[in-house]
Amino acid sequence: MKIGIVCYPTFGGSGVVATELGIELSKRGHEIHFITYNQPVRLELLSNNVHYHEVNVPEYPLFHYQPYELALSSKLVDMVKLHKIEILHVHYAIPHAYAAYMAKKMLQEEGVYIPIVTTLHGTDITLVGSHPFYKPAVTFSINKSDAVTAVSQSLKDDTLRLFDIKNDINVVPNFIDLDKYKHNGFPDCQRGMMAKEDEKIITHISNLRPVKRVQDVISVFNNIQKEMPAKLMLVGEGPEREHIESQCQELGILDKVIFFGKSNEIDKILCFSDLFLLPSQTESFGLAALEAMASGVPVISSNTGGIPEVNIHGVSGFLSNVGDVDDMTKNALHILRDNSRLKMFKQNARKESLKYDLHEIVPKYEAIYEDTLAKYLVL
Ligand code: GMT
Repeated sequence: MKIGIVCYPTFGGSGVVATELGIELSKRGHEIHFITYNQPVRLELLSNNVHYHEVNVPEYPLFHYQPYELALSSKLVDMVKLHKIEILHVHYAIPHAYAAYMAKKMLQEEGVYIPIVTTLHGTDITLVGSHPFYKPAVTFSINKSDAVTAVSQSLKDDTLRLFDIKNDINVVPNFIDLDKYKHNGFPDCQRGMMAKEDEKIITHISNLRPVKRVQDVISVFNNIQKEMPAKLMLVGEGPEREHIESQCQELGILDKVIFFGKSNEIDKILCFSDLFLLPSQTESFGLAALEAMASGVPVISSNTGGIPEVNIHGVSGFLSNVGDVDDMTKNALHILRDNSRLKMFKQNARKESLKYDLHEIVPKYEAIYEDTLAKYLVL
């Protein structure tokens, strides 16, 4: 199939999922066209099966806001015609599903028919999409998609609760390339560069937005390091960074926290981690938790959204209510204090992650494309 993929090209989970999906689909023989405003960060290699088409939005003094969705729709029209793309898969409803629908309508005028698959990722539904400013357009574009997927049962439930949806929603969870995250198997895992032998390594990875509650990460870590030698590795950049640095300074733990910034080497960082913290306010799935688990790192998380579908309480880690720092600390110490228990949780985490093998999940998307195309051809 010739598949057009629209996504945010940044370090966020939806962009990562879209990129990894495109790469795997190309390995399975499909021709993939990424259409977005920058080359996706995890897209290192372009080949004769993987193409990238940049959406340009030239500045014009009249525009207070640059009309990105208009430029995207136009680019989609051009690329579909030029490369004979058969299906468009858009990740994150805002504004991608809306722009794709506009492109579809423009193409129809010229006798070109193309179905749209929309994948809902999280805040496009829970935080941003359900805001009255966007809700009518998001409802409309979900209902006008030819197929809709959500990354967890919880996100599907939220979508049906918050919007008036007439379409079916398929749950297709996030997935992972298990070979990339081999449990304790990373050949150059240089733990010694990060921490002393007796120090436990705690990790958090996110785009440091308020929804991630990074202040809770710091509080839990602060409690842990009072009980045992420990280091915190913070990976990612975002609006909370300054806040967090001040919090660490006030607590006097700045020397125990390593700020990595944005990184393309998540697998290397996770290979020497003992525990992963994800105390999010809301989280549709928690791809970062899955990446940690695939590396054999147990997860201490909140019990919000789709996280309980991924992090199994008492097995791969523990769940607590949002903001319950004391409970998270208690659970973290329970795992970290006993080396044989830590080992067991590490093994369990890796085992749970096997459910999300990309070789199992990517074919689900392929089946949806085939189904959608077949239905579309009948119409
Ligand atoms: O909704 C967002 O925060 C954006 C999105 C992203 O691009 O990072 O993240 C969501 O999509 C991921 C991939 O499907 C999920 O694993 C994340 O849980 C989800 N984030 C939230 O729901 C906060």
